[in-house]
Amino acid sequence: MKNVIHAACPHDCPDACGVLITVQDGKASRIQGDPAHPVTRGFLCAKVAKYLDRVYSPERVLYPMRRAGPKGVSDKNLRPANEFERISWDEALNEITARFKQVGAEFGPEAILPYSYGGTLATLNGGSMDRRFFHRLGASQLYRAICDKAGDAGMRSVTGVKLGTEPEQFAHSKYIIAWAANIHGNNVHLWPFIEDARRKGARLVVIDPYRTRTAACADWYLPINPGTDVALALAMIHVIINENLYDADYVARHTSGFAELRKKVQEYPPQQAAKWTGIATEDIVRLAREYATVRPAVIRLNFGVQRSENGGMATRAITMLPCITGSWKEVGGGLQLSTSAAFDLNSDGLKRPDLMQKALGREARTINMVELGRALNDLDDPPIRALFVYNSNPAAVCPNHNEVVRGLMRADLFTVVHEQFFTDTTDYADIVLPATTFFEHKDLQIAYGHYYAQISKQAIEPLGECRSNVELFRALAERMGFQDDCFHESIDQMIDTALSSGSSRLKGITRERLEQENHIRLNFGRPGDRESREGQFSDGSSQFSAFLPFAEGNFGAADGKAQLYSEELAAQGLDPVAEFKPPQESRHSGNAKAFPLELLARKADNFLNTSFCNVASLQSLEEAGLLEMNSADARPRGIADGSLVRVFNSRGELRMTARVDGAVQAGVVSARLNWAKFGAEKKNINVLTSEKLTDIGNSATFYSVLVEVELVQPLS
Ligand SMILES: Nc1nc2c(c(=O)[nH]1)N[C@H]1C(S)=C(S)[C@@H](COP(=O)(O)OP(=O)(O)OC[C@H]3O[C@@H](n4cnc5c(=O)[nH]c(N)nc54)[C@H](O)[C@@H]3O)O[C@H]1N2
Ligand SMILES: Nc1nc2c(c(=O)[nH]1)N[C@H]1C(S)=C(S)[C@@H](COP(=O)(O)OP(=O)(O)OC[C@H]3O[C@@H](n4cnc5c(=O)[nH]c(N)nc54)[C@H](O)[C@@H]3O)O[C@H]1N2
Ligand code: SF4
Ligand SMILES: [Mo]
Repeated sequence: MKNVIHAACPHDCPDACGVLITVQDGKASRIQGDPAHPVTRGFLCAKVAKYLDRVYSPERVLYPMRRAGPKGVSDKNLRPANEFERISWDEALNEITARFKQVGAEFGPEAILPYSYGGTLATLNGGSMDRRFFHRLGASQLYRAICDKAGDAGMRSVTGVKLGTEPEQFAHSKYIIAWAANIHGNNVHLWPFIEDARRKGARLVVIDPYRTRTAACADWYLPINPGTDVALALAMIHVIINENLYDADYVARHTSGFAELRKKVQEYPPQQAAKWTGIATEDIVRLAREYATVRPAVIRLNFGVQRSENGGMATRAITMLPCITGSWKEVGGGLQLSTSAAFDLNSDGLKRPDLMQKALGREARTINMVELGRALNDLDDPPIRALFVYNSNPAAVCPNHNEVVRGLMRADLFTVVHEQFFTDTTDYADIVLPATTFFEHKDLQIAYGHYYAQISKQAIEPLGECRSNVELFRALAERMGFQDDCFHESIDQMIDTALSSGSSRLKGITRERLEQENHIRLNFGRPGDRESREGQFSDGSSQFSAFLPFAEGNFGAADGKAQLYSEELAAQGLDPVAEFKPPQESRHSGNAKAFPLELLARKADNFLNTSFCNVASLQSLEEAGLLEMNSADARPRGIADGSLVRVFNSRGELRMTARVDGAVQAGVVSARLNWAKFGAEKKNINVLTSEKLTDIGNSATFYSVLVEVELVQPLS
């Protein structure tokens, strides 16, 4: 029997590809992109094209395991037969619930901390039964700020709601700015739309301190000093306002605070911004003029800028650009940061925060996931005594790795990890539980790079004794004796719950329809809908129904206007318009004396954060342990291409191999995220990153890091 099943890639990637899985006699034999998906159009990235290797890897966790050896990294840790002993699900569930009850009785349930992030972004397995369980338990809440909270808050401070240009419209742009957006590496399904636009004469500009593959393909590449985008955006606005290139009608009708903005940007003439950004004055002026006059112009603002100390303000300043040029009105204009907020699912119905009242009579305390090291080592009243990790690999992805590991090594910490593989984090687990892949469970998939909801059907039976996140937390709830009905909802009922928010965008989008049609575009672009436009594309090519969220204003604030001046920011002690504050860890601060180089601790193009780091065929595409440097920094330190170097700051140190090839400009070094246990000293780049939080949104600052580099003298 041969079957082709529709699924959706749930990995933490904006594209959320439509996927077809061929199943023969119960075994998956082929994976391909779904050619019917209007955005992802039938191709997959290199990581997921090889997904059968992942699903059927001999290194999968297939059974519940209990620690039998000491915690910590060992050499046999990819299939650690000796460190763990196999136990039954019954034993595992009994042990976990017994320990949770014990911790709860002694310290209160807030001594238990769930820790999850982007292992799967699918709706149910990303966050539903797990949240119900931890809310009902009264466990500490996790503030999930490791990725997008600075940008989220920065954009919302202007637009009120986080909506953006749909990827299909990029094909109709004439000027595309990839701003901190590694499109080839991290968002590859946008690329064909950009190629379409370029065939029709559009230009692509890339603003990134690292010469990405996207930068190498650009018409114009502007290397920028890390963490200085606020200054660039304000200088562009300076030119656009002072040269009268803004859309006075749009500004008058749909923005508030323009007078204050006009005044503020006088402090940011291009000559001044040039000193901070490293971009020449005339280039800043040209960029501003072209952006304002070559229409339609669109910005793909990706997440790179928000990982700086001033990342919230940077996102805010960049978001103002289409608000003053009025480019939100145009098909192929506007800006895209993330599309996920448009989906309007019934989040409370899925997560049931009300259950905290039942457990505690109040809301539980909240812990920022970025500060895991500090929370494990320093938190009191109550301390964290049990940690439950799923959908995440904190022993690799968290900043200040040495502190995280110190916390995970605590003898009095009980750690459970639900995983597909023996990752850096399972090295510190007391109990490891086997997790299904998306081939093995059903889910509802939304996206953060397009506007289609999808069904992801179950293709094969779970391998070994794997359980999905939903089924794991359902079983734990039962074992804890929780009687609430929500723990008995079936998968289909939960999908129905997710879609039941009553939002007009979801109207008519049902599970039954998704099962028939596989993907459905959110409801906009209907006649009479004020968020949309219908008609002929400017090149006359075809009919369109484009989503233009802010064409008629319609911003989220009470007055419906874009907030170029924000009382809320003023209340937080920040500049109510915008202000460039150089990161404390940057060349513009006193700290650069001891540690003069700015480190970009970037993601790898062929892994997904640290998912896929263990796939051999992908490892061969990523050279591990490289520190990329500019020759201007390498030469005076006696470092050549291939030298062994020591990279260090006050938080840690790492030995790496220097690569001197011009990918970074002077003053910047760059390295990629990988599993710590694959590193020379079983450490990864996060030994150097800090727990410092962003200006707005309290997010992580992976790209505001100062280091020094020295040659490790070869033994003679
Ligand atoms: N292949 C692959 N795809 C991925 C991921 C992956 O690990 N690998 N991760 C996924 C995840 S979790 C996310 S959040 C998205 C993120 O996708 P992106 O938004 O693309 O995020 P980053 O790769 O963090 O940063 C983008 C670019 O910003 C640049 N950058 C760093 N600092 C600055 C700065 O100060 N100014 C400017 N202008 N640019 C800067 C970086 O060099 C990088 O090239 O990608 C997802 N897709
Ligand atoms: N230095 C540096 N650090 C970074 C970043 C960076 O750019 N530089 N990026 C940051 C960003 S943007 C992000 S989003 C975070 C990402 O941090 P994480 O979300 O922790 O990402 P991953 O490392 O991919 O780990 C996800 C884990 O979930 C597991 N998993 C997958 N599916 C399932 C499932 O269905 N159930 C369970 N139980 N487990 C599953 C995978 O096997 C994988 O080990 O990393 C952050 N860390
Ligand atoms: S990781 Fe991204 S590009 Fe690759 S298949 Fe999944 S959604 Fe598509
Ligand atoms: Mo992320």
